[in-house]
Amino acid sequence: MRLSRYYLPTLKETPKEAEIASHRLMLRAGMMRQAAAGIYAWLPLGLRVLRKVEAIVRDEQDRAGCQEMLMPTIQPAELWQRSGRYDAYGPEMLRISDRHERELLYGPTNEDMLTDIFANTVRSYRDLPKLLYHIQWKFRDEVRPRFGVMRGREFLMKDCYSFDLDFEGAKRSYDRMFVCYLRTFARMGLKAIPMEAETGPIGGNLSHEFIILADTGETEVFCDRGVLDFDVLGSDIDYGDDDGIAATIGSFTSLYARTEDKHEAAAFESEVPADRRYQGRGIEVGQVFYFGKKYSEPMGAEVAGPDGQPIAVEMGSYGIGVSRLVGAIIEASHDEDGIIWPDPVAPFDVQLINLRAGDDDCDAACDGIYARLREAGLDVLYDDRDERPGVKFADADLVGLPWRLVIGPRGLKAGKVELKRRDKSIEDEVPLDQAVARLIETAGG
Ligand code: 5CA
Repeated sequence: MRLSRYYLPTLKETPKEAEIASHRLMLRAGMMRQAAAGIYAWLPLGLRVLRKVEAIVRDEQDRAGCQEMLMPTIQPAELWQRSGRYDAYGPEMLRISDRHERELLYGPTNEDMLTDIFANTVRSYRDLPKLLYHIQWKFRDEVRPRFGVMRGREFLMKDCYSFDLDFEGAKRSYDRMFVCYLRTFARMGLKAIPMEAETGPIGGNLSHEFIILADTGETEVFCDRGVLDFDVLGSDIDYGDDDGIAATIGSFTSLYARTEDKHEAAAFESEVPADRRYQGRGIEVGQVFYFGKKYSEPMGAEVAGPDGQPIAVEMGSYGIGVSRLVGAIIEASHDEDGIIWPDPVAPFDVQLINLRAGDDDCDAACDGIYARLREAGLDVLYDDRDERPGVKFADADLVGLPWRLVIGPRGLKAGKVELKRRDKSIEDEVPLDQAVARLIETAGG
């Protein structure tokens, strides 16, 4: 993409309303704009990241045996009246009515709807287990929407629902999702720590939140520092091996790790040696729940068991904050100059900077490299604008692509270009061909 044509409205000034780095940087880097409190329009650069995050989430859900579907954003109130939580859900629910004065709502979550669909379609225990998910916009009329996409009112969520015949099956589904979450976040370059958590309005009696440690997080957490050293992607996961998965969960949950609602000072002190106690703040990027028959019983989601007797199914639900993750990744990876995208979620792979747009040699060299990199499958943001180098460097730092290739008249005469990593781990002057080969090899992957 040529920057001269790209819609990238960057800001030099820091917007006043933005209190934390991710909110500031998403506005300044032209990723999004606010439409109303807690409601955002995603601009092209932001949407690229959102889609990458979504693709990783989808890939790991599919790998774990979940099947994708798509439920609507608008739901009939009647479903929630039948499950019994229409009144209990409170003012966070956006309640609306249509022209026939039928009561509707903008879905904050989908347990009720999917339980109803399931009740009308699945008859036999032989059809179990099932894991179904969708990635859809939700609305929660939060009292205090803030921190940009971190606590929005409209936000993109991946929500998955499991249906099993008995508790053992439900626990297997829960464990499978637990492992799937560890892999999902690790693939985005994040260390997400599972912590015992309260179930809130979703209900049930077993739940974990997946937390990224960050001072700006809204959740207070207490844990054994040992949990920070778990290597998730290092352990090979075979979803066909229930015992192996249960063992992985066993090791991940063996150390104390709880959110403030579940925290008990006495247990913390007796279970965790003083030098290993960690108390801090974190961002909740996902939460898993087991809630048994809470929805299946009132909504009649039953299957015929082996002897023909009706059995209400055992359920769980599993959420990931897809749009929140974009903010969380930035919180975890930025410096004073801008964003530092982890490679797997970066909106483009390479920023190609032409230091003297309009100079025949520079233009020819840059155009040639741009074509070669794109042919190799790399996403390139090509700064071909007629701007001062200082402006180009500042924008490149702000937007934060993993690789930067700088081409100027002086270097070109010596046959050299500058190749840099945004995280500063590499800053080299190299021959042009070598730079291209290196990019194709490392970033093309
Ligand atoms: N039905 C269950 C699981 S599918 C559920 O709704 N869980 S939840 O309430 O924990 O939400 C799932 C995830 O959505 C959270 O872990 C969080 O990452 C994200 N989320 C929740 N509220 C917001 C919000 N206001 N803004 C952005 N993301 C949010």
